[in-house]
Amino acid sequence: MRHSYPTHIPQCVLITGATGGFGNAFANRFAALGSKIIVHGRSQEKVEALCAALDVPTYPLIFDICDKAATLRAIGAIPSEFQNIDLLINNAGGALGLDKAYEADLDDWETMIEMNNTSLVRITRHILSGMVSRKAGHVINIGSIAGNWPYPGGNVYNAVKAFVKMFSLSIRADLQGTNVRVTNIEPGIAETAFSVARFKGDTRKAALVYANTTPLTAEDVAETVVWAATLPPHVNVNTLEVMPTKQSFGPLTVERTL
Ligand code: 8X3
Repeated sequence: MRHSYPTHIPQCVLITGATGGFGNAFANRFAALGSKIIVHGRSQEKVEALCAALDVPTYPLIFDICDKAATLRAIGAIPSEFQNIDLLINNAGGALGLDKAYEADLDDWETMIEMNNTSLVRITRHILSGMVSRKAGHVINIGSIAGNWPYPGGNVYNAVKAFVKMFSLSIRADLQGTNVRVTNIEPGIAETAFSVARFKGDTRKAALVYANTTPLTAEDVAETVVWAATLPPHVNVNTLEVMPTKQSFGPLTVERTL
């Protein structure tokens, strides 16, 4: 017997950080489903190149996520044919540094909070009003296993991703009765430019993170995002943690006196 299950195709998808590894994969997957794509990025050149490569209507949204005025200006200027956003993917963000808390750069910490939290709540707040008034929509946040599991040097990165998780769950409570869905996708180690950014361009150090193992790919993560987004509207995936098979849990450490 042929198995069939209803799917829901978002009509207009806004992806932040769309020119990076995950974002690019999301844009391609939703374009393949026929969704219109609002492509956000900081580099006009990269955003325009991605828009040109997608075979669906696209709108370029260019701003630095840490710039509040530019963010509000750009979102406020989205043309009417792209205003009915029914899927917001908050993908922009990232890690800076892997130093111990007492050695880390305070500017890196503040920037991580801006990139991963301040900008995410700002964009979400602006897009959510339309979703609520249309009684339809889905916010998918790209969290991380780092929001669930502490690790040495993770400090503020782990904390900002824990914020994203709790923000996702908490706004779900507020959205009861609106039909608007919220999902936090929590990937483990995934090979993208994430580590190059974390290690500030040190590609050798970044490559070691993925050496001799099989990390997730951007396509693996895109598959989970597409799955959550295309489930019928009465189904809400709250959180989805996904790791490569070759990643799992370590023991807690115990300091011992010899
Ligand atoms: C990135 C995954 O494992 O480096 O969000 O924290 S991990």
